[in-house]
Amino acid sequence: MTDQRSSPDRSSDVDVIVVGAGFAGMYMLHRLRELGLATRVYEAGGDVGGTWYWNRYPGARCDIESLDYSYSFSDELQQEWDWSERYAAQPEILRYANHVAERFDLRRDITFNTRVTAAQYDDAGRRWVIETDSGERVTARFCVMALGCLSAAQVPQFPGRESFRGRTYHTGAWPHEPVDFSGQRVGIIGTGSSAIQMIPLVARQAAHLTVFQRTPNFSVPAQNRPLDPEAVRELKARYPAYRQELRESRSGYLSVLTPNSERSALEATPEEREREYMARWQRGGFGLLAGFADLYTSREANDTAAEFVQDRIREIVDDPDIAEMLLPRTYPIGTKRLCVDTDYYATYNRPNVTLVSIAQEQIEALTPTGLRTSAAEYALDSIVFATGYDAMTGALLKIDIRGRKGLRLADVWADGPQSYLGLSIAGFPNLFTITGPGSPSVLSNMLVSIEQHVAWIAGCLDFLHEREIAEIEARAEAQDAWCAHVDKLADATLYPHANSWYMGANIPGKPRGFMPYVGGVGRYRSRCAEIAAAGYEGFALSR
Ligand code: N01
Repeated sequence: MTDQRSSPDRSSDVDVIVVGAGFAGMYMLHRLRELGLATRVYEAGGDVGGTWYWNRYPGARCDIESLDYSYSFSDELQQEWDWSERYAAQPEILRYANHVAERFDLRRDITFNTRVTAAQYDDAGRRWVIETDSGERVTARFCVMALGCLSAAQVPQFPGRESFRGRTYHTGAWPHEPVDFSGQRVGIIGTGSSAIQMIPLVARQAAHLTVFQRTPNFSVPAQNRPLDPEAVRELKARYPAYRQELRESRSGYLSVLTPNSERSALEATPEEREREYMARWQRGGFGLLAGFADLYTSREANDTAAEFVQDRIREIVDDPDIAEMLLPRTYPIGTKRLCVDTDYYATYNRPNVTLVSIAQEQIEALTPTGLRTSAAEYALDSIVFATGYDAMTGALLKIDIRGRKGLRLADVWADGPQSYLGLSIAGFPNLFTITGPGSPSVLSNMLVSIEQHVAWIAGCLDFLHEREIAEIEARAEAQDAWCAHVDKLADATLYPHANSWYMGANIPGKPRGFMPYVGGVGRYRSRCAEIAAAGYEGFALSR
């Protein structure tokens, strides 16, 4: 395609601003270029990769299989790239992001080390005015937020934080230089996916590791291994058809060997259930919760899977008291993001690892020499905050986004996020959010959801251009209906029963509500396609 659609008024004016150069922003840039639209991408990090640029903590690794967690838009790309392991580690995924950036010459349109601080819609000029922390001011007809769902780090404000004389880290802002914990007393706060991945590795290196656990988590073994070249060849031979299956599936990944079951867990005998769960446990990964059809909808069915994992924890952990502390009991399995690990529970058998329940003894303060709970003082040289993210909305709300007539997104979302399809927000014309709240996003293989959103947005901008439409904006009634639909589907599941980040429950003061769309990527994709085919039903279009 040519540049003829690009009509910037001044050098600082472009057709589209994209915020974020993770997998979403990178592919968006590629598609916008194909449309001939002048595009500028702003990225807070020093290079591409998004979450994989920031999360360099030991053990960081994908929990979706590598062959699924990669772009499908270019057959050449998917054929030429070789993954080494079933679940790729962060350095390999970052190498892949770099490869994509080079292959498609993306970096020349990306401004790195620059954070977008404000985005305001100019009603009269029908342009977004974007400001950055380096003082740039740029205008664009369209703005695409490709910020990632888990990019706004959450660091609890424990008293005395500044007084601690050792080093502190957050898993999502890990230093680029190697961190050596040898000989150190290390404390890790949190037991979510990030902590569960790093705990076994830190335990092997540190003199002593103390894990501060507020809520025990369910974790299943990854059973990670090098990929078998023959299996890869076989899959690559049918990659396009396989990718299509992923797009039409429920979660965007197929857990290759573990077909989803249509059967209720309660119809199976205890022996059948045990066999099914054990086979899936041994295969590793999320497949465990695809064993029966009703694990996310019936508490009784769910309990059978929860009990299976609790039994494995009791089996793996030598000390029965520590095993008891590790047993998740307060929420259905899967309703907080299931963790996928390598040697997590077995790490508690090491003599240099201590587990502290901060549900029982609350953290009172950080001190110059460590951390004090209501029951004891812990001397520490380094403290890792594996305390998660202000998920799905946090990164958007960090930017001062203002739509029509100065309408603030922070005000519109004061009681929780409102969005049409997770793609567009009433009152904010020509603004798109990739994998925003109300879309499958974090419940799916993010690469599948990102590609679908990017393609939908590109198709939409092409449509607008062809018909000389200047503005597109979600209608409030369509948005309300979509939000009600998202809530209704979530309420039919067990998800709202957990204090999860899906619910906003991990952030003090955040409105409680289930944010992602639980209906599945295939169903969601069809609905988005129908809406586009109907001339962008639910959107107001103006010339
Ligand atoms: O964060 P989390 P994460 N005092 O929110 C605890 C993806 N991911 O970075 O459960 C004490 O899950 C908190 O306790 P509680 C994946 O989607 C994927 O680990 O709220 N503790 C919890 O234990 C994942 O779900 C991979 O009671 C506090 C922990 O900190 C998401 O990212 C790898 C606290 C936070 O767990 C987030 O994972 C890593 C406080 N004030 C991440 N505040 C893959 O495998 C929080 N906690 C691909």
